Amino acid sequence: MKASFLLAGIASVSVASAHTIFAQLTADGKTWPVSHAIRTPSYDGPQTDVRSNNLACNGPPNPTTPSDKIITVTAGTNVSAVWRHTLQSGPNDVMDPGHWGPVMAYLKKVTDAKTDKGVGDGWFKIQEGGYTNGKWATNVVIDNKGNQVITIPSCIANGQYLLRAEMIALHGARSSGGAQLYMECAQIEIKGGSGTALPKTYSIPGIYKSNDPGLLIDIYNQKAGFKYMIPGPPLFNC
Ligand SMILES: [Cu+2]
Repeated sequence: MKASFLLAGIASVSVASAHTIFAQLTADGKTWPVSHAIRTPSYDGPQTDVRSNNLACNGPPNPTTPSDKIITVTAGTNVSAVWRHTLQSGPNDVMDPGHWGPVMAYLKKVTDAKTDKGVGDGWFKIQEGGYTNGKWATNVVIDNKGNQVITIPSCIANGQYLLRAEMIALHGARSSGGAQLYMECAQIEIKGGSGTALPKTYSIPGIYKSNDPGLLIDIYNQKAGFKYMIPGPPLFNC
C-alpha cells in the first residue's frame, strides 16, 4: 500500500500547477454564472500562510474581484460550491487529481455580505470531508464534476452571510507551509432559518496552525486506512 501511495504521488508532480477556484454557486436548484456573488481571483493559486488575513476570502498574491451580487439560499437545503481549475474551465477540469486533501465549508454572519472582508471572528464550519475508505475528499469533488455539496443548517438565523468553501492540497505538506489552501467567499442571504441555534464561532486567520497534524503531513508515507485529522474547528450541527 505504501508503494502505491508513493507512485501516485510522483505521477501528480508533473501537473502540479493545476490549482482550483470556487467559481460559481448552485442554490435552490439554480446554477448562477461564474463569479456571480463570489469574489473570484484571476489566478488560481493557493494561500500557504495560515496566519494571513487572505486566508479568509483569498486575496494577494491572487487578485480577487469584488461582486455587488448576493444569492438567496434557503436554510436546510443543499447548495453546491462549484470548483474549476480556471474561470474558463468545464466540469472535467476541476483540479489536478493528485491534489489530495480535505474539503470544508464555513459560514460567517455579516451585516453587509458585499463589503465584509471576512477577516476575524464569526466563522463556523458547516461541512467537512477528509480521507474515507481510501479516498480523499478533494477527489470526491473532482469525481462529482467539481460540485462540493454543502447543507445549509436549518437552525441558524436568517440574514446575510459569507459562505467560504475550501479545498486543501497536501501533496507538498511534508514540510511546514507546504499545504496549498484554496478558498473563495460567496455572498449569500439565508432565508427560512429557524434561528434557534447560536453557533460557537472562530477566527480566520486563527482556525489553523502550520503544524496541525492535518496540514503538516507526509501523505505518501501513511499506513493503509490511516486516520486523517481534518484541520479546523469542530463541525457545527443543528
Ligand atoms: Cu495546485
